[in-house]
Amino acid sequence: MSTLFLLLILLLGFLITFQIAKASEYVGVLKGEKKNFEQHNRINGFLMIVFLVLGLIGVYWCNELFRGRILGESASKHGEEIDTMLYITIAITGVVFVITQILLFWFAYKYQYSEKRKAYYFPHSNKLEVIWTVIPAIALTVLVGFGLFYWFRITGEAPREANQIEITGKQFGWIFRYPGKDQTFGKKYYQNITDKDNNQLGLLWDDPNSHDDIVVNNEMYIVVNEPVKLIINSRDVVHDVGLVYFRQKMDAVPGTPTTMWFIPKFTTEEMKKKTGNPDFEYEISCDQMCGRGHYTMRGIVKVVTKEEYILWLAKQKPNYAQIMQDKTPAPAGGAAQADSTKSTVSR
Ligand SMILES: [Cu+2]
Repeated sequence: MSTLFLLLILLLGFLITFQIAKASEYVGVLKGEKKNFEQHNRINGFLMIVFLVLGLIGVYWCNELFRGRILGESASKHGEEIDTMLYITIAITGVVFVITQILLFWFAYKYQYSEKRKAYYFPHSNKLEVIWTVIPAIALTVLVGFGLFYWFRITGEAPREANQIEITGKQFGWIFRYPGKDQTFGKKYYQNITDKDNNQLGLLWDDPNSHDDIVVNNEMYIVVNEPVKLIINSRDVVHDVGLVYFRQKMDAVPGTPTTMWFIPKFTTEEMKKKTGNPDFEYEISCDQMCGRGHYTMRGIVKVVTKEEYILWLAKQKPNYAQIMQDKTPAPAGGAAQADSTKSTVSR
């Protein structure tokens, strides 16, 4: 019944539209085709100018409205360069945008149909084709060249003294690993991952390098004015480490580690003062739609001084020590060793 009703409504809608079109056609004939056409021509020409003026005012207004509200000052040295690149790109494309829009709408108004004028037949010009192909090509090559230069800097070799942190995305959250005193990450194997036994990354305990590895969730501590290299992984699907204040972003791909490095400029405390927001925190967002709980992947980056960092690190217990403590309440070295072999799944 409701389908029939719907069909009837559609049919009625079609009939009404058809009748309105027919009626306006008759009105046109009655008024005189020519007069009708001239009137529409003038109105449309005038509307072109209205659209141009309102559109340009809208662009200006929108820029004023969001000025300084979007990202704020970059908090990393790389970010300054990326911001400069962005402003240069916006300036060049902005000038081109304004000029082309003015020409487009002004010409449509100025050269609207006139009885006194006949359109000039202009089929082709090699010179013009070359000009409007070569100039944008050179401009875009320069812009893309700058982009590539900065991209290679961010993803390229980090300075030797950079602090290394491994960051692993999972559904849904971030796991951070610090290499510990030996400055070397221990081996891991995905089949060893057991959240139940607190081995979130599947570390292999028969590799001594893994024994001092520190594994933490949700908060990543980094040192101000020191380079930090992130080694990015995923435990399940593709995530993306988005560090908007540092102008950094990189996919977390399962099985294929990616890297990026940067130098944070301001501590979290300094940013609280700079932004006038006592609750300010640097955020890590997941910039890739990764499932139902994607929105919960908010991590925090604490940028601290070297002294604060050393203090914080000293308080962290290596993952190995945590697991051994859970398994063997009595501090017996032999028992811990026996357990370590048990927790390692043979490949
Ligand atoms: Cu995600």
